[in-house]
Amino acid sequence: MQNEEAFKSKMMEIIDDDAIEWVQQKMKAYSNAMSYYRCAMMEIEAKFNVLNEEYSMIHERNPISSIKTRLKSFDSIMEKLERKNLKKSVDAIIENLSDIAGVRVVCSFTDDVYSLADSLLKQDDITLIEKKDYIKNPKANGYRSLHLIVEVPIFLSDEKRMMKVEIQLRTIAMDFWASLEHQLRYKKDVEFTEEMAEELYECAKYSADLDGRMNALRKKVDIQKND
Ligand code: 0O2
Repeated sequence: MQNEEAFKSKMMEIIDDDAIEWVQQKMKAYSNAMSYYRCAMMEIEAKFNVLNEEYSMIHERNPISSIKTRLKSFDSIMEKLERKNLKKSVDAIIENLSDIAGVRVVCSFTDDVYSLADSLLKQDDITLIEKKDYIKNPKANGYRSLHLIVEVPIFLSDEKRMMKVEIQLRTIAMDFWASLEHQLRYKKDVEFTEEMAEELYECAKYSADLDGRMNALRKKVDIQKND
């Protein structure tokens, strides 16, 4: 009996240590992966800053109004894995989710969105994985943006890793609409009615019209400048 108790307590110690080590290993692997995604975001952000600087040298204006980066939260990652019926593991995250690292580039004009995207995609270390053009084909609710999933290398002390980054390029007007739509739609305890959705869609049309007019105006100004 005494031997049995001693055996049990020894087993508990071993299981506890193993369990702790297992959890620590998983946590380390997760935090390493997040660090790699952070590095990839920095690479992409730097590339856009360089393009912005070069553009302002040539055209005397900045095509980028702001750049925001975000790492998907642990809870959002877990929710997405569950929704997609995927295993909750670091490997599953890396293999299946492409929006862990997100870079949002807010541009002045619609043409800037496309020229910045083209310039980035021409770079020989960038691989385009997926492109969704919600500007040419807006979502049913009116959402507009150009979404790119790219792979970018990060250079570590003794290895190179290819990391996926989701890039959202949009104008100030598209960003204004998307930010407010997000705030309105996800208000707690408020039913988002059909009428509200229609109103938001109308606002999206106004914002698209505004972008079109501002873009046309910029072209006229550029023509005058080059005369
Ligand atoms: P967060 O916190 O902004 O990252 P998938 O990613 O494959 O599950 P989907 O719909 O194929 O989903 O991806 P898609 O269409 O490329 O859109 C992903 C992201 O675009 C969203 O991320 C939003 O940031 C943005 N987005 C897409 N549609 C809308 C919209 O109707 N309104 C607004 N405000 N933003 C939108 P997350 O993961 O939702 O959130």
